[in-house]
Amino acid sequence: MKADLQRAAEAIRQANRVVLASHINPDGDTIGSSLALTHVLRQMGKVAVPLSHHGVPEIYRWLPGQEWIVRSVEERDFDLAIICDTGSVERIGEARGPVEAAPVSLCIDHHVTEGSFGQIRVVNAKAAATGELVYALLTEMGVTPDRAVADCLMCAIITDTGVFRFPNVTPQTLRIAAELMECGASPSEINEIVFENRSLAGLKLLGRALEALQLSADGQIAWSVLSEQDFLECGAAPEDTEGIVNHVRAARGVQVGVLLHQLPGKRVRVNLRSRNGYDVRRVAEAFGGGGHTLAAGCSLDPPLNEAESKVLAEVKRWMA
Ligand SMILES: [Mn+2]
Repeated sequence: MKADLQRAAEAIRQANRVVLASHINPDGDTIGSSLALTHVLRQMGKVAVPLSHHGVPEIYRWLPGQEWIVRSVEERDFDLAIICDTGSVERIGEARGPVEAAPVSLCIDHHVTEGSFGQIRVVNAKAAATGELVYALLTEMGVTPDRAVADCLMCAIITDTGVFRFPNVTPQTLRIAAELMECGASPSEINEIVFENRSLAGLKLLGRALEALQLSADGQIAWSVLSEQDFLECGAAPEDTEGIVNHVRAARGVQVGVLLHQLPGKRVRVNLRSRNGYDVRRVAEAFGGGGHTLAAGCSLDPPLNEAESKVLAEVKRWMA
């Protein structure tokens, strides 16, 4: 890990023009990590262009520097590409062109099984968020985060740990968070903006999901399904599904929570959450998806009801 951090720091020192890529369906970790590095690179006098195929979800539009993020670029003359929070170029969409054209590539990620992109790989599955690894890299570079960088990294860590509640939190997570607080970041403010700031449509959608909640006969699996009709009637957007699956899993005695939803013309999206070590990543992988042991996702072809029975059969198979 130390050697990888040194190589990454050296690659950044050598680079002049850097392209940074976030993964599709971006979350706070991929956006926050990429933006934190963009701030630092620009402070070092380098050109740094952050790309996000799906743009910036509304709940992250307060992040300092988010207005720099573009969906794609024509340029193919970057000398370093950095991809954050995924190791798979299939998951960076339009950013793939400039990223693959760069002669040097760096991957910073905490997913174990998600691709092997990058000549230099700062990858550690024990990190709760990619933001922790970016913090380690900045430490290696001798950079103290300013307020903007601290906000971006705190956002990354907060979103991937459910505000320090998930079992991926380690003493190191909290040490880094403490240091980011000393650099000016406020976890409570970020929590307010990201998690206590749902749209009315999003809350109605949550209501629908809870109303439609089903339990398996043994009470160990809870699931809910949101149809195109639900989104339409609530006036909800795809990002309004954020966090709903955690409520599904929160049911007493439930080990695995599943949320399936479908938007017009799109594939069925499946979010999986578990506790007590039930490995839902295996379930997601069975359908070409991925993620972590306790939080994973995948997509299936419609119709919704067929996707529902396929996913539930797979969950039951893995739990048996
Ligand atoms: Mn992450």
